[in-house]
Amino acid sequence: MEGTVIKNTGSWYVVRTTDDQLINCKVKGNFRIKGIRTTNPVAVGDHVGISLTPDNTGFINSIHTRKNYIIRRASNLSKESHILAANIDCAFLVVTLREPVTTTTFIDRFLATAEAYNITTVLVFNKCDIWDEDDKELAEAMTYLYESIGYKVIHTSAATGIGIDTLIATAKDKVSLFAGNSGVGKSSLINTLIPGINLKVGEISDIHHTGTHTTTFSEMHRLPCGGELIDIPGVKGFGTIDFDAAEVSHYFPEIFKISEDCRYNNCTHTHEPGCAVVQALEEHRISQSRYTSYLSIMEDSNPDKYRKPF
Ligand SMILES: Nc1nc2c(ncn2[C@@H]2O[C@H](COP(=O)(O)OP(=O)(O)OP(=O)(O)O)[C@@H](O)[C@H]2O)c(=O)[nH]1
Ligand SMILES: [Mg+2]
Ligand SMILES: [Zn+2]
Repeated sequence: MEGTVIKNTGSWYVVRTTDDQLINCKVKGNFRIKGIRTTNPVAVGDHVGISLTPDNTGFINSIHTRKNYIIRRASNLSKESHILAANIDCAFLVVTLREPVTTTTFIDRFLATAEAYNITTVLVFNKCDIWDEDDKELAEAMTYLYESIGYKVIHTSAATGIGIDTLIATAKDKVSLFAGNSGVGKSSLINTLIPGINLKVGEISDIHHTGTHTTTFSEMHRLPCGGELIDIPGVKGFGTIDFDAAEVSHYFPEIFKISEDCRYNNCTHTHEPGCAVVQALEEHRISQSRYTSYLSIMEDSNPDKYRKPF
């Protein structure tokens, strides 16, 4: 039998078969990705082959070649990676300007990883109902920045329904991943998109204004108008996978474009003379926050060779 993994709760996987049965499965066999140590060999979104056992559970015994997948490292020092989801058409990166604050470094590290895996990302600025005048200005500036790089940006409120129509229209007929820090409203948004689904939503802790990791496992849900939404537990940091230092700029589209004019074609855009990127930064044609994020990935990817420019 064939099916799609729609839920992963530790050692059990729920597979939805092509004839719409839900079967609890375990994994049989070794499905490791070459060269990468992952905490989960099979991910939500995987298309798998299963064999049934007499007690009506099953074994996943094959995984169809993935169209794509997205991986994050548990932490920058960790050697283990976690596959967030497989075979996705679109990632919605849900961000909030407050309660909790999503940092630009987090956003850019996610975007660079998604670029590396060829996954289209849409930025969803949620909780726009609680923005004050300063937040609105910041939202406008960030929207301008990310749209000018080429990303689609949607402002939403799961509380009031602002932007939900646009979100539905964008998600329709696609397999979409909802990613972001804990407490930004991933599950709340899915609740507004799928009436009656009633996913558990968390509280924001009073002390740190952060989420409390309400969603504890990944699950795929069917969108009534067509398409699938994958809700995943919120993540704190976004440890990027091992990028080759020379490649990091390829995943920052605006930096990559300008780097064509650098004097050296192996320029790391840090200390080299004739670097078009550093010049563009000085002239504010590249944003400081994006450049800082670029350096943060360079630091993880090449701690030995990388030299600080200052
Ligand atoms: N004011 C406001 N609150 C929101 C909005 N969206 C979500 N919230 C609140 O934010 C809190 C966290 O929402 P969740 O949907 O649980 O967040 P999550 O991203 O799924 O969090 P994890 O499952 O921990 O990763 C809840 O108290 C929601 O009610 C919004 O648009 N506006
Ligand atoms: Mg959640
Ligand atoms: Zn350069």
